Amino acid sequence: DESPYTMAAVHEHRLAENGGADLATPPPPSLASGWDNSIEYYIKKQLRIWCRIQNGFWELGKIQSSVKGKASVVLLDGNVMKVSTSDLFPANSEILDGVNNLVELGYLNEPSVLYNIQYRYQRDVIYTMVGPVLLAINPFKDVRISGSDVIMAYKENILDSPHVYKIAEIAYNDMMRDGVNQSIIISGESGAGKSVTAKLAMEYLIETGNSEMAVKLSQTGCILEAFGNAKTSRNKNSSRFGKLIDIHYNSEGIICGAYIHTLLLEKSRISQLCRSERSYHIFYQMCAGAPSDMRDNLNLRMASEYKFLNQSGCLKIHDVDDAKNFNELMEAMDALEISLEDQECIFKLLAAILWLGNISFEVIDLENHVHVVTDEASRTAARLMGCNVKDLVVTLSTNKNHQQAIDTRDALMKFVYTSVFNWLVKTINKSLKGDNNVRSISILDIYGFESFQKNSFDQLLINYANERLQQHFVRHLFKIEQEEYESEGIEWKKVEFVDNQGCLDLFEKKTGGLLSILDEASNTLKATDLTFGNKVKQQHLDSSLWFNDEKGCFKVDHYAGEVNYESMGLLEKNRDTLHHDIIQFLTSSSFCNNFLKSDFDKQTVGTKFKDQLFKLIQRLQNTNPHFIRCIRPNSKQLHATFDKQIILHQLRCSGILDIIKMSKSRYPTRMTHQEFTNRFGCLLSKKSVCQDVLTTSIAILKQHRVVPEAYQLGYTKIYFKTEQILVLEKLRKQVMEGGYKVKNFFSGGGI
Ligand code: AD9
Repeated sequence: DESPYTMAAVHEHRLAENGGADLATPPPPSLASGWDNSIEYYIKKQLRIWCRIQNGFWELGKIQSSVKGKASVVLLDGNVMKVSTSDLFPANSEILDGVNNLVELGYLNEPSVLYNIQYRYQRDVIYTMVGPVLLAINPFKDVRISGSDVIMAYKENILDSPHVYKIAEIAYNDMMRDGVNQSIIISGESGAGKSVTAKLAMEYLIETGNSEMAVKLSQTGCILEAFGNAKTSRNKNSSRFGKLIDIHYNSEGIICGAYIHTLLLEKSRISQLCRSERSYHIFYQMCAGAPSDMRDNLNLRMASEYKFLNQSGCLKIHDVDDAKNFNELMEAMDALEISLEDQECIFKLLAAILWLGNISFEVIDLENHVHVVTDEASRTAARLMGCNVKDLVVTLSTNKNHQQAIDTRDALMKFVYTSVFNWLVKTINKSLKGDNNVRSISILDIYGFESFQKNSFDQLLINYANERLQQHFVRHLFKIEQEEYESEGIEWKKVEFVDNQGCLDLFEKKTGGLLSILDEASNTLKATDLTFGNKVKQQHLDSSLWFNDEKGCFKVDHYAGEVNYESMGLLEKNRDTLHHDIIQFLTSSSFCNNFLKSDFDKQTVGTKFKDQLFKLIQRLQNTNPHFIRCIRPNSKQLHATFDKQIILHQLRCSGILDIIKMSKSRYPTRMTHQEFTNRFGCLLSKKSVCQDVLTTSIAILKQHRVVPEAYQLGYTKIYFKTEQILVLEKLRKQVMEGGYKVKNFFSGGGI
């Protein structure tokens, strides 16, 4: 139980103890990212340089000598290397080691950026600012910088270093000050730490907007995680749905309600598991933690006895206590006022899914027709679903061959599960509904980009969603801003960035886009996976998509890397039609109608997904965004393992490196000439007052000798570099307090 002061001390001084530069004032950064001086200068002064070594990485060293484009370099370990001078990059001086914001670095080359992040990471400082964006590197261990004490320290400004809490605080303050809705947008690959980061942001906001509603809201995470997360090969707690949580505030800044929007849950996980992966946590939690009366009621066994769970050879997750989590889940359900009756229904349906998976089929004729074996599995499944065993048997097997029977059974399991999930989200939202809502902060956490050995429909949609999100990021941080500079006519050297619009078009174009080709094929009876493949090939001969005939797969060049998708089964997954027999079976079953009532809509999954995604992005577009970029430090989920190649790849493709360049030359403070003269007119002597605001603006700047590098004058606005406005603000404060007299004090303007 450490006080905020101790925690603050631990965090702030962690860098300082290790010789970091957080507490030192860095010298003003050089604007150049190339060499400031000649190589001879570096030799003479023995300054640090980066030397590219064979595997494409860099090491620190000093140049001994250089002749005709070749240099001899002593590395830190004493080894001497002969390299081409084009493999040398200037390094920043030691005083800049570990700066809080990468923009403070003098040289912005890749080795310098990577070194700075690693320098911090090795000292358990996982957060770094990149201009306005927070970079969070997953530590895969407890770095002890969260919890109430740390939240307090941020609230009281004892702590100020980069942190998720800091971002949440800025969002909250911006909302209160400007009366504008805010969003915290978290992105990164699968396993990069988005959900943990989202949880921390929520934690801060819940403590800040303290209310009964906030306490309820804090319980939702545990339910959503149990039903919507699973172990994949990339992340032992991977979100298999996307979520945007709107936290609603009243005019006093107190949380008065919330709403959770979700993006399609991954369905295939209900019937098929890849090796070493698991289905949704809830199944294992229930099997491990259900009390004995529930076990008897549901005829519940250990997870290992269910085919659908044991097929992947993975039942347990290291360091995860499923039984304990089940108890927490039950408490959370109570806290959110989910009635005992409804809870009972949910668990009955979950157990029914497990037993459905154990149903076996027996071939009865030469045409491979089957019937359902009437055993414990089918009897229990029918009882739990509240139907007659005969009805279930007929639905699953009449006129069906073995594969068709299995497909029908799987479709039923998937339908029941997604219905339960959707019902839960709806019920939670009802419970979180409040009044007096005037403003909101939304937190976005969706499934991250993923590429497995086999990628199918789910990956296609997940990665498409990530492309959309990346475009939102790029648009906000590069496009909109640079367009404004251009239209305001200010001097601006355009910063190049990787725009993923092309890949997005590949998915979204009305004619010839992947989703529309898929829909077209899905709505054509005769179409097959093969004809779909051919159509894709025809349409995309010259794009960033390749089709491989032999394997029937296609490859998309995503912003985060290439992914190979199987085209087999895509049409069926996109149609996702529930067989007529099942609809009839479900509508006639008397039990749990509440859960299984559905409008059995006719839209394809792809179209539904695109609609949901558009709505989410649209909501975000009406907010003031705060971006957090999570980075996966290695592919093995290990702590203390900083895999430079993997990290650099993520920095490059996410645009982080371009953002540093952009932020360096940005003008973050901006106001119209009118606003500027209203605010700072008081700093002007009377004789300089003019009628038009532009001339008055110029007069203010001249009189106070604001250096030309600090600002730019646009047609309608004046732009300032980071913190340059502070000098004028300070003067203004002095004038207001009467401590500073401007000759011939000008009293006009709305001060
Ligand atoms: V996915 O797109 O849902 O597959 P995320 O959300 O990016 O993914 P997640 O937040 O689930 O990743 O993090 C993965 C794991 O990394 C967690 O289960 C933790 O074990 C670990 N992690 C992530 N962030 C932190 C942290 N700040 N401190 C400690 C962390 N461990």
